[in-house]
Amino acid sequence: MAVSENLVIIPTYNEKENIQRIIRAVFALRTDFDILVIDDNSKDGTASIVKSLQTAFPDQLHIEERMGKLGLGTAYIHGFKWALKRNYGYIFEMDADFSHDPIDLERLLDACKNGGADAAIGSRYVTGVNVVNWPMGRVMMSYFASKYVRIITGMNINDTTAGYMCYKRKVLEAIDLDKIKFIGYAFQIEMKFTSWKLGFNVVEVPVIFTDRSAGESKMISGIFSEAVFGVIELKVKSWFKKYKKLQAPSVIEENTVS
Ligand SMILES: Nc1nc2c(ncn2[C@@H]2O[C@H](COP(=O)(O)OP(=O)(O)OP(=O)(O)O)[C@@H](O)[C@H]2O)c(=O)[nH]1
Ligand SMILES: [Mg+2]
Repeated sequence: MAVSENLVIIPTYNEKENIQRIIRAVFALRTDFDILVIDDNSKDGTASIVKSLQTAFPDQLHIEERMGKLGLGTAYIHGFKWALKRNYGYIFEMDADFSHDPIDLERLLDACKNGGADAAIGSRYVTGVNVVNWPMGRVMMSYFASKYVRIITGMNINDTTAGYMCYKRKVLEAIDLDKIKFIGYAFQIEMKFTSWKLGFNVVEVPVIFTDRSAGESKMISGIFSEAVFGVIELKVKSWFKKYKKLQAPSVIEENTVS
């Protein structure tokens, strides 16, 4: 059973320092959100922490456990499919490490629900650079990476690699999720690019992004080259591809939430 029509997907890999606090922070918001944690067999007991919290938040806190670290992109695809089988109208991506302030979930929701957006990006670069505690090198890298993606793809989006998102159900229904191939930062670019190519209104909501204060980074360097070359690949392929919205499957029978 779902409590809310809003689902926050939180991918985790070794987030024992953060997971309980982030879950409680989401459930403390004025707006109701359900949570789906996608845990990739964390060795530090992240999944057990989630499961022990489930009794406190029945029907509102869900977990999917995968066999191993399969990457952020496939974790989200798994979560999107899970959400679409159920009755969720607004589906969010959020990190576990408090880089994304849960309070902004309400602003992303508002942009989609009342502001005419089909997808809303929690964006670091709408009003300058809103990143706290990152070393200057990383800020520059991320900022210029976003500019680079913008130039190559032609998308009018400042923060193309952002991982804080709200998608309306119809956007995820229209995308052929099995064709999304990237897994790291390029996954975020590919999702935004595909949504934009399909004609959806993708807007940016300014947020402040804070570097993780607890737990370890999981991003590996291969993720960067995937993004650098992946963007060119996305663009070149788009010249030969017809972007067509998938028909939403009939959800009448699927609406029975388990
Ligand atoms: N399920 C799953 N989650 C992952 C995987 N890799 C990263 N995550 C989670 O995805 C979110 C973002 O990863 P981070 O390690 O914070 O990546 P980042 O924000 O670029 O880097 P730092 O904040 O500097 O560590 C966190 O909640 C991670 O636990 C993965 O392979 N599988
Ligand atoms: Mg992080």
